[in-house]
Amino acid sequence: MGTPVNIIVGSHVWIEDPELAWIDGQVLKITGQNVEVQASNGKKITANLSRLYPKDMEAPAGGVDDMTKLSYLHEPGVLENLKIRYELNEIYTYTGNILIAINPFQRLPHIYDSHMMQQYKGAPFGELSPHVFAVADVAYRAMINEGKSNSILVSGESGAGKTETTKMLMRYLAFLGGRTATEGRTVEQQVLESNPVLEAFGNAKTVRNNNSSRFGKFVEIQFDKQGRISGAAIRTYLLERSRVCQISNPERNYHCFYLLCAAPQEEVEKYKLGNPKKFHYLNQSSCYELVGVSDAHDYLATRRAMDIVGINAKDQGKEVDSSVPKDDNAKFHLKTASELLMCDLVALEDALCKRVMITPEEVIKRSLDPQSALVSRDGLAKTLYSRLFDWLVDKINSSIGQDPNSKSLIGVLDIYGFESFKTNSFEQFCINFTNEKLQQHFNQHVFKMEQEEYTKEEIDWSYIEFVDNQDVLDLIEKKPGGIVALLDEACMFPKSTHETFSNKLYQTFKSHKRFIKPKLSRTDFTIAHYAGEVLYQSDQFLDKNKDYVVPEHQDLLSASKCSFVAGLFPPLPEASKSSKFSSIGSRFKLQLQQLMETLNSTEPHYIRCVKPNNLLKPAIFENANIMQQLRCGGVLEAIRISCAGYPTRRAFFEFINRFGLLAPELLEGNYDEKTTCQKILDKKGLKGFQIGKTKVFLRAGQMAELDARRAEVLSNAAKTIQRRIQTHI
Ligand code: AOV
Ligand code: MG
Repeated sequence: MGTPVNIIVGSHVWIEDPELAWIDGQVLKITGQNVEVQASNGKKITANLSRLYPKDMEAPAGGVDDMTKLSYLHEPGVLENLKIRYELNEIYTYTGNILIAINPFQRLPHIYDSHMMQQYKGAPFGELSPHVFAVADVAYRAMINEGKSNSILVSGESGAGKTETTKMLMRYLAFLGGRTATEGRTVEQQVLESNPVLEAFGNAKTVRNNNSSRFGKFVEIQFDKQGRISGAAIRTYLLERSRVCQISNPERNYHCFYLLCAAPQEEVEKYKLGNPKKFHYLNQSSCYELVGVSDAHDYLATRRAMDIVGINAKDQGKEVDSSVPKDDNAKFHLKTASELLMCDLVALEDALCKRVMITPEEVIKRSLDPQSALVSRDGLAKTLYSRLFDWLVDKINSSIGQDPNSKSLIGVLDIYGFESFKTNSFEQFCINFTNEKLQQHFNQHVFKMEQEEYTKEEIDWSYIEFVDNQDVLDLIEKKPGGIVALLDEACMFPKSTHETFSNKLYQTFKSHKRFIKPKLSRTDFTIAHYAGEVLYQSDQFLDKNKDYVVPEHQDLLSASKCSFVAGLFPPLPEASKSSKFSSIGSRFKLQLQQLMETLNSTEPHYIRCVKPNNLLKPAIFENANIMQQLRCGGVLEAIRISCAGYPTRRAFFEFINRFGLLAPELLEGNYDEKTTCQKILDKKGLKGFQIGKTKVFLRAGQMAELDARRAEVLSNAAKTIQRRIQTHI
């Protein structure tokens, strides 16, 4: 981001700090490349000159609402600006067209009320304070005026506020494109009410977020010629299946289970529910309740939302709780399950405990050992649940309806951000793959925007290189030979283990720059993602990649007397029965491809959500943590791209106001602003800047250089005045 120039003894600078990421201070001493700084927390720190950044002593006290207005665009400046604003409860800040949203972890008064929506309606972008409504408004106007589809991509780590942001966007779009006072359910109401339904079935409490979405979501809102909402399509990605059977303290299973247990008494009896502590799938964690949430209330609210989105009472009733409680009372529970699933008791027992083996000579029924039977039971529950979730999404889509005549749409993407945990498995692999894809899209877009600005101002700018992540994408998705393809190969080959799979990876990517084999492991592998290195544990990759329904389960449930359950398991065509394996990774890759195609046909808008702390508490701003998220979200990359060109832009008059004193002789009488700017810069010997049609474009660091000259002039003037006063005395 530009090497610091003009750092002298006494300069105010930013210096790296292991705890705070950046700390400000004043230069005490410079010896060669070594600089000693008196930091503002009292510490004396020594660093290399190239690691220092100048601090803008004239930055406005309340920060700036757009980072591109910062005189010095660099990491510490960006961080400081966000911090100042966050302390003032200004949670939104632009970086050009990108909106950065820092989770307030408290309800801020009035910022989303209808009066606010009214204000943002039609207001030119940038005129009012940064806001999600402003982004939605731009997208809507662009769609109306240009007849082009738009999309709003919301990203950020777990708990950063993506889902809340998405809901605000949808509310605002419903406000703009809603019909006034019609009777009954309107499309926009249905679109909005799809949120609580999907949250009940797809969200859960995790350590990172009490209402964590365990699936990705792309909502496509369709508009008619008059700009009114005329339909919608919801696409979901990769629901976390393992949560259905396995949870750990202090997390919870999907909300819907607890809601069901809190249903009115008669329903609890009818569906053989009861205290959640009774259920094995729920009592693995000791967390049952959420602070500030009433499951009984939410149960009714979810039922109401289901009414609105068009899931009728009959289907709501057929909701099946697939938890199978512990063994002590096995027969009883088996009976309960068979009654709820409306399938044959003996067939259920067989499907859970036995496998059919077909040998050339005969068909054998073999009993499973207890461990395998447990795996079988969990498999059944997971399949049932994920089919139920897909059914819900389909149902909502068909009930809201698609508008075949819709010419333009606004897509809203709420998808998991980059993840790097202590242990990372197939889920993290898919999630990070998604983020690589989106990052590439983002970079290309930011780059294009920069170029457009330059073209508008008619200045030359040659293509400046930026780090492309195509090589990581190739590593993952290339066909043949990428990791997804190799994983599929391993899954199809019966003798594969995670060891053989890992070995294959090691051999294939021996010299790949983005692939690393850790020294101390024989099965882990590391990918150098754009946001940092992630170490993956390969042991469950093969299992998790297989979307495989045990034929016994399939047959059992498709024979259920409950049409709802049977409907979730339509009989398979004979051909697909034999090919037992369908790849989750490849399917996901295809889904992503389709998503990217959709996004590429739209004008994108980006919102980067930031989680200010891991305590989920208001008013705590953790510097290093936030810095890391800005890095992962590409905000720093966007700034870097901008710095590679001409990061500082100043309108001619602004530039002269600030730097006119460097060449006061030029300002006498009438002068042309444009040539004056040019002359000031020439006089100071600056090179590489550009003069546009209305603005001066400076290279990184040049603003600081000019400021240093200005400070000299000012201090000389002060000294002269002082001398005069002294001589006078
Ligand atoms: P996420 O969608 O980004 O996480 P959420 O949108 O669920 O995160 O936000 C987490 C929590 O932060 C919410 O439940 C709110 O309590 C709070 N919050 C977020 N945004 C706001 C806001 N604008 N105003 C007030 N509170 C807010 V995850 O789904 O876990 O990735 O998978
Ligand atoms: Mg979410």
